[in-house]
Amino acid sequence: MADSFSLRNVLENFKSCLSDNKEVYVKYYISGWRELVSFMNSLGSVFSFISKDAVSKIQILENFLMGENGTHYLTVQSMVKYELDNELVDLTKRGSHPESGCRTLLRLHRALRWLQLFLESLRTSTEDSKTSVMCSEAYNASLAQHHPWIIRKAAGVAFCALPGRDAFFEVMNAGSHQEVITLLGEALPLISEVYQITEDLYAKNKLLDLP
Ligand code: 1Q0
Repeated sequence: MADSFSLRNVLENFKSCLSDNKEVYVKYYISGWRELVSFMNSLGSVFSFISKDAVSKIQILENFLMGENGTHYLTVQSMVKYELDNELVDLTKRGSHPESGCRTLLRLHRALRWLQLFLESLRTSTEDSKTSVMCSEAYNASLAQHHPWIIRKAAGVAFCALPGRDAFFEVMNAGSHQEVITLLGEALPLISEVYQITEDLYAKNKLLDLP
């Protein structure tokens, strides 16, 4: 698994995410996350509590996509419309739809913001930058505000186990440091666009605080 990871695959998935009319395909969105999870698994077992949660969310979305109403889950836009029109979303507190596609994707969406910030700081980092610091700064500016203390604490511990910058660039498996940096420069606008489209859609439908 670890050997097959490449930053390029992540990039390809996020590139494939956007349809011609700028809808976000659920299929490629979750494939992008699967790639990232396989990357995270190669970093060691301290991260398994994070990857378990990510995998379970990916699985929930995949089940919808493969299920009898799968055609409604083709894009994030069609999913939001379908689930809202059919009252399949718990809007204020968890009730009869605790695992809606909308609330599940929102968790990954918030994590995508973390990824965007982290990769951007990796891209612009210098040799003496610390991955653990970049990672926790990105986390504090994004996901942390949605997590209770105990998770923030556990995440902080995990970040300390991150490999250093050099090892990190190696694991991305995309050539020399310079090539990785170039590729990050290509990947980031795509990730940002997917993030922004989802963010606007969720904001418009008042879904940004789903329980
Ligand atoms: C490599 C370091 C990875 C650091 C990931 C930072 C995220 C930390 C998140 C820690 C929390 C995870 C435990 C569970 C949290 C849930 O409570 C929470 C809310 O869900 P719910 O159902 O309780 O309402 N879940 C989440 O917030 C979702 C978190 C998903 C995190 C997915 C992270 C996937 C990471 C991929 C590694 C990317 C490596 C970066 C380098 C990429 C190079 C191309």
